[in-house]
Amino acid sequence: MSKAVVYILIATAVLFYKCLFPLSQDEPKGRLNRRFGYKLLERAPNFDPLVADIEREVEKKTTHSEPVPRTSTTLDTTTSTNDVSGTYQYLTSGGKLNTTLRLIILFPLLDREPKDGVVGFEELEAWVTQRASERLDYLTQAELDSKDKNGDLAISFKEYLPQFSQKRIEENKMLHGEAGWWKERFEVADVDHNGLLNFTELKDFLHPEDSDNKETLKWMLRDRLKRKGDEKDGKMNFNEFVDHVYGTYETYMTFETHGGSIPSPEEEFFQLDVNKDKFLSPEELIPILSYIYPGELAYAKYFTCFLMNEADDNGDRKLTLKEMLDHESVFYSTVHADGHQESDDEHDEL
Ligand SMILES: [Ca+2]
Ligand SMILES: [Ca+2]
Ligand SMILES: [Ca+2]
Ligand SMILES: [Ca+2]
Repeated sequence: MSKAVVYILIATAVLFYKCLFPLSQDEPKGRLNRRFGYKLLERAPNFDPLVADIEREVEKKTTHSEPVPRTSTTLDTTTSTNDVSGTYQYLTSGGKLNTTLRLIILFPLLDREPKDGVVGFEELEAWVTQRASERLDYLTQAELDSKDKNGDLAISFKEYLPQFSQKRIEENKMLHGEAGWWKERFEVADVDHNGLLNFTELKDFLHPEDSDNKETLKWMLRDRLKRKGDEKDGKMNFNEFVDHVYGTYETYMTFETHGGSIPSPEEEFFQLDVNKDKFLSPEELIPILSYIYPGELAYAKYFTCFLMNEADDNGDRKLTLKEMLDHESVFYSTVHADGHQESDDEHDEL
């Protein structure tokens, strides 16, 4: 298993543990939740679409080659915020975003179903998921704009990977990152087989974890299983399932079912193993994919959990406007970066 996968699994398991037992820690819950949040925020979408817009503007203007680190983004009138329509009214005299005003304006947009003066978990999750979805669209559009040389609003393999010569493509080497590997990934995403990736196909190609395309999901799972090394056959046996997958799955399920009954490893393996050959193929693993390889949309749920833990002071799993305003820096971590950073020691503990 690659380091990155181990890391994601640990972060996932720990995060859900915190979600489940926010009040049962020896340490104050805020400190624990923030420690996780620090890692989580690298993947989490911006809570406020306006901040996302501003950061993109800053990024465009600052440099074309090096993206601005999200935690150091400043909202400064002299750089770019003038260009984001409507931003003026949300700036303080010091050029900082008035996050109090923003939260007051956003609150009724989050409080939708039911419109009862509080934001429940599902309402918060719907909002955050929408932000994640917008970010996927934005990233896909940016890639399309930068790679679509002939302006046909689609990407050919040559446009996306001009570095591969015809000779290398024909050699068709399949190791991770080689021409054949990319070609296969491209062809799986090219649902209508016209040799070009349109917007939707490109989104699947770039973000397979978030895809609805079953073939893309199967390709990704097959690829990841292969790369684990100890599973050269690309299938997962029961022991591997227990070692690599079940713990995360169990934590997530406990969260989803609010402490209801969860299948044992044996039961879950048996259920997933549709053809009963005692191995889980990539296709058989699709039902639990979001627990093994969470994409942006899966992370939106984790981020929701983090926000709720931070701001829900009375523990009723609903946020009042006051609770949100009392925790502005949680919702605006990139704006209030100074107040949200912790020592490296704490980060390393995760
Ligand atoms: Ca509500
Ligand atoms: Ca196509
Ligand atoms: Ca099977
Ligand atoms: Ca509350």
